[in-house]
Amino acid sequence: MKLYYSPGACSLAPHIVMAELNMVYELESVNLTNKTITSGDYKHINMKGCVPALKMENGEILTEGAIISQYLADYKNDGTMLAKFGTSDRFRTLEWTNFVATEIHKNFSPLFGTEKMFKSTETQNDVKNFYKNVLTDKFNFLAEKLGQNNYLMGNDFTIADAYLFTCLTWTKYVGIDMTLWSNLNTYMKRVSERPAVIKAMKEEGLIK
Ligand SMILES: N[C@@H](CCC(=O)N[C@@H](CS)C(=O)NCC(=O)O)C(=O)O
Repeated sequence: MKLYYSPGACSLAPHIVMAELNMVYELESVNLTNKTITSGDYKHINMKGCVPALKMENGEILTEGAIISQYLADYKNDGTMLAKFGTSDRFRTLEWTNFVATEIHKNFSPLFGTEKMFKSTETQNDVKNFYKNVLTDKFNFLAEKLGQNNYLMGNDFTIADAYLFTCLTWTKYVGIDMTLWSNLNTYMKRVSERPAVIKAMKEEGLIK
């Protein structure tokens, strides 16, 4: 399988999932500015022009990060990163994964590239403050639900954690101080010390 990714982008989540599952995989970096890969136009791989995209075993391309992670966990089918079909843990993990995709990931997106969207610095700052406040509310909720648990699902690290961790790494680029939520801060440290997370981050050149 081959994952099309951009260093540190949301594609880090399925990358972590593959590493956690000890899968054999290839990686190809995408230039998101001009939508190219070494062989040319990335839109020939993914018409949407975004990462991640996964070339599956059968050669087809799968897009949408949350679904790629679900596919990878089911491909391995050992119930570790996503509980098996028919269990309530599976729906709870998918509930978290969808929350991360729609309420966390997509509320970060306007914080990147605000300068390209609006000419006036005042408007840029208003938009940034608006989305930072939205994220603050989501982080308050996350901190309460996480409590003293190790991971979103309790003791088990799942596809939802791989995704949440990835998004929370962006706080440092947009000026959100994670020390405001001590358990989320500890959670980030805990996840960042997992060998598979270190492997994936090294492969993306994010750490040495
Ligand atoms: N709906 C897609 C969105 C993925 C997405 O937002 N990818 C970002 C990186 S985190 C991207 O490629 N942005 C560049 C662009 O859309 O041009 C998914 O959930 O996988």
